[in-house]
Amino acid sequence: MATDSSASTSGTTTVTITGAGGQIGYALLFRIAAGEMLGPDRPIRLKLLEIPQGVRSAEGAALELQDCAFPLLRDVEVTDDPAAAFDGCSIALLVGARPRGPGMERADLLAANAGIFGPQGAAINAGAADDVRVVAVGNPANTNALIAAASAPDIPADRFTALTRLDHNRAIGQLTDALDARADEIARLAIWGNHSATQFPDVSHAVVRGEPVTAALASRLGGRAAADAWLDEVFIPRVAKRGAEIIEVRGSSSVASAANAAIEHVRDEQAGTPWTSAAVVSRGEYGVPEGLVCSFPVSSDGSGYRVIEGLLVDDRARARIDASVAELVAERDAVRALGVL
Ligand code: NAX
Repeated sequence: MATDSSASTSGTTTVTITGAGGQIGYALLFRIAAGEMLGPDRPIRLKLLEIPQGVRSAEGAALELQDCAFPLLRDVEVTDDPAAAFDGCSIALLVGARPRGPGMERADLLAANAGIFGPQGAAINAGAADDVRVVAVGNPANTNALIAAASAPDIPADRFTALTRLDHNRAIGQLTDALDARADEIARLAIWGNHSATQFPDVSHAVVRGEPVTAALASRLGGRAAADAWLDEVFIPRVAKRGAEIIEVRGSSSVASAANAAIEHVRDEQAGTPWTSAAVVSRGEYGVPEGLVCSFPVSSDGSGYRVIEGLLVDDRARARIDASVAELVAERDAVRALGVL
């Protein structure tokens, strides 16, 4: 890893965004340059990584960034070279990924993304700043983060995370409707497992205006059994399949909400938060095999996300967590079979 930390030497933080010419990239760049991710006191240098076919789109976005005249934005560089893109980078948002094509098997998808996230992890290892933090957004996000971390042996694995903040926010959005509450009145929601349809959005520790969400749901829906049925049959599937619902209604995938979640993920990791959800490298917490990139309830004191330990996990929750973790294990094993890990 390079020893020169750009943040400490020049006061300017280098932020690298891959897939910057794509949809989420376009929704991210302007908010980051405006200071919404790192705050109003941190000047930013943006490095935009694309594949050759995406470079013109990223260059167009760079022209628009110039036209915004953002006071915090010191420089924008567009490149198709991972070594140049990650040189001196303190924050890396890995957004660009290979989508599943027609007839593509899961193993093909994992192999294609290993061919992206492996070399990017190696380039981060070679050139990023000492304080680098990486978040995988591109899918399959958890396993892509695992591959990038494995390809960066000199960087502590806990610097690599994957985005489940969108799932977390989606779950809160559903509860605001069901409980007639504001988003900021709901706390201690947890997303467990994979960023996929097997994820477990868990309200068992959540509170609304200080009252347990389960009790509030029971009193609104007519008892504990009705609340459990709503959670199992409406809430959990709707959150887990929200991406497909957005595609069906909007005609294309989640973009602004995904960019918003990525910004909040980085912002809260850097600024600190008592409770959110993120996929982090497991140290064996809650029986999740060590080394898997799994979503947990997490907190940050500003130095990185840590799993919130000691929560009671009942049998129903355990079964759902185990199912999602089994999917993560299968993804890891498929990647191992390719000789990547
Ligand atoms: P787009 O197809 O609009 O953009 C992707 C961009 O990545 C393209 O411009 C492409 O040229 C570029 N790219 C591909 N390979 C690259 C590489 N090796 N290096 C650099 N750039 C590369 O997709 P978009 O809507 O922006 O979505 C991006 C990714 O986010 C997808 O994988 C998507 O599945 C994933 N999502 C993840 C979410 C999450 O919560 N973790 C939610 C939203 C989204 O579905």
